[in-house]
Amino acid sequence: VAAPPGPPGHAPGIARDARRVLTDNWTGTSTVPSHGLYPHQWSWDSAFIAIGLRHMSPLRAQLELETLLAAQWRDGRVPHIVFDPAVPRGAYFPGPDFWRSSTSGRPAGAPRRTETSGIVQPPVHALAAWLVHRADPRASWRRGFLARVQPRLTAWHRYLTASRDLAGDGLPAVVHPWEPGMDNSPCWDAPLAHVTPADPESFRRADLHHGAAADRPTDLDYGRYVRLAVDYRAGGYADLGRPHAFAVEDPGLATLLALSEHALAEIALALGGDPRPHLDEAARLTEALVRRLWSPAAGQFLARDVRADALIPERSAAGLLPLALPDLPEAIAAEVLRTAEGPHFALGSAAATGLVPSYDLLGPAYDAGRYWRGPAWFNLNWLLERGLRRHGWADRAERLRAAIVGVGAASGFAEYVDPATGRPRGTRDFSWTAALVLDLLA
Ligand code: 9WN
Repeated sequence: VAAPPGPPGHAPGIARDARRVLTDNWTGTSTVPSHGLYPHQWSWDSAFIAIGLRHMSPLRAQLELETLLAAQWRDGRVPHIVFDPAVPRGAYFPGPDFWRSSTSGRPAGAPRRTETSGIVQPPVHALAAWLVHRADPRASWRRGFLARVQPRLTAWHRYLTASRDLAGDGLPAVVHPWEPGMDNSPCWDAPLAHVTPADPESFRRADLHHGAAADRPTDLDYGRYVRLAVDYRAGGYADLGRPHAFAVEDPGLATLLALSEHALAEIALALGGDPRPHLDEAARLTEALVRRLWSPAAGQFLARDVRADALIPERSAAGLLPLALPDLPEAIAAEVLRTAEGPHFALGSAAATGLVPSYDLLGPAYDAGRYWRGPAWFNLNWLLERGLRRHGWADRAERLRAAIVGVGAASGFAEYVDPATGRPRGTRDFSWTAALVLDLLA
């Protein structure tokens, strides 16, 4: 076990504080990302949260994932939000009245009694399920946890690889900037430019009651988010055979799908099944990722605009995440590392926090405080830490681990931080920050 960072005696206090955040944000069947800003259950948040919760309560970690998967649609999609009916309408926008899943989503098999959004987020869930199982196999076998979640996780992946392969060339596409989980990344600026924003009078944002406007997406961004979601809803949330004003292949989402496919292989093996189809699928996804999104000139992966059939020349930290893949060719992994440690991302820099920013430090749109346009996020850095370890760069992984724990705790488990100074931005007591810090202390 690696030594905890910081002065001796510091880490137990950090772990205690992280546990307190997860306890406060637990609703009884799942965990909110934060009570004020995000008062429902979010998809990829729940996966990261379960990864931390497994060290506190393997049972709660199992329930977290089961609650989310219980809201899965018949077509296999796992919605990005599962709404809590006890939360007042208007507390979050867009809420259940906007998505109208139980009516508009019926053709795609949305649940009748649970209200959800109609879009998705990155599939971190099989990875989380496998890590939760491993934390306490006896507690998992006792409840038949793996057997319970396996069919749902398999259907979820099938939805992404079949219904979302919009280009027909082997990678899933996202149809809304909320889907890759990095809402206002500068990568989406160009593909969004031709989307006509919805009338600002037609909706009311709730996020600005809880977050500083300078830390959040702009009103123009929101107008476009609303337009895309309204159009998707009007089409019954159908994917294939209809035009999408926004269709993008994201290296972050594709990486997480491939990683989760590896986890499904482990799950199949544990259940006495055949891991090979999942390993083959993971290899196929990794190959497609390299073929469609690797940019030798940039030394990193880039997103692809499916409508323009072109790579988007903006550097997001999502383009470093393939480092987490076990079967990424070593020459590419070495290039990605070079880019991560270079001036665009400053991974491990002693002059800054050592965390990677969400977007290129030298990019024209860089903004140290605004959401996914620069700030450092803890989930991305947690994934990179795994990648460094996976490829044998243990010292670097250890330094990143210490930075995540140290900066995460000092920021009050902020949603995101200024990557140079560590100054907290966004909401505090954010669940996945606490969960992933806890995981790295375990
Ligand atoms: C929209 C909950 C979610 C995260 C996303 C993050 C943010 C929502 C919002 O919060 O998005 O889904 O209202 O801005 O971008 O990654 O899952 O924490």
